[in-house]
Amino acid sequence: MNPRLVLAFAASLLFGAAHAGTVQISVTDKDGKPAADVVVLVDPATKVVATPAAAPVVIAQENLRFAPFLTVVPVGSTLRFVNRDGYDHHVRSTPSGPLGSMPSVKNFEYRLDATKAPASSPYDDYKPAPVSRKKAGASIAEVKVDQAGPIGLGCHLHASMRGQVYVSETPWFAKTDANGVAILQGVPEGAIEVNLWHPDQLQEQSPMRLQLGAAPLKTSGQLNFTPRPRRG
Ligand SMILES: [Cu+2]
Repeated sequence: MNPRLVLAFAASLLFGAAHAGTVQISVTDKDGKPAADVVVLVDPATKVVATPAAAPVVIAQENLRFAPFLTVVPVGSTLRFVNRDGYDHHVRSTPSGPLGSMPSVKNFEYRLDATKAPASSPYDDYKPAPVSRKKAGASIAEVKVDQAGPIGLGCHLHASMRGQVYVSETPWFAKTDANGVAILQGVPEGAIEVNLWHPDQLQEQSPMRLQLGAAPLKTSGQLNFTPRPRRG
């Protein structure tokens, strides 16, 4: 075990064990309906900066979509974009929000070649040399995200392709499921601040200040708007 891991383990024992709790939050939209794909960020009184994900976090381009639509990663992580379609895509960072009001915390643009082999033809042997591409087999691109905040995702070739990344500074982050529920474990007990973020929001959500004890904390939150249903 390397010394950094030992330290991290010791720290997890200090913060964990008897002094960590669970937060379960149910988020609704302004109309009271469950809100999916809401980023939930929990900060204890003494802020802790997240450790980057140990391995690249995969965002696929599949069936003309980013999958998953929303990805939340700890700051310093590496995103790995993988084109799994039989046609080329792009991936580029875009501002977030309906009016593009939230600038991306990282700017990048990559072309991602098709991965599925085209249907074979009996005349394959007679084909001229393939048209040269920027990089052979570049259906994967990686980018390190070193600043917390939103990154919208788009594709030059397919305007309908939209995705979203949120880079979290706090190690305690989650996204709500289809029922609007997110569960965060191992949160240090004591005063906590819970922040919600939705890719379609025009205004920031008010932070919630709560007290976390040994018992799991069940709470609820409500967005200050009602997101439009996502197409598809
Ligand atoms: Cu595309």
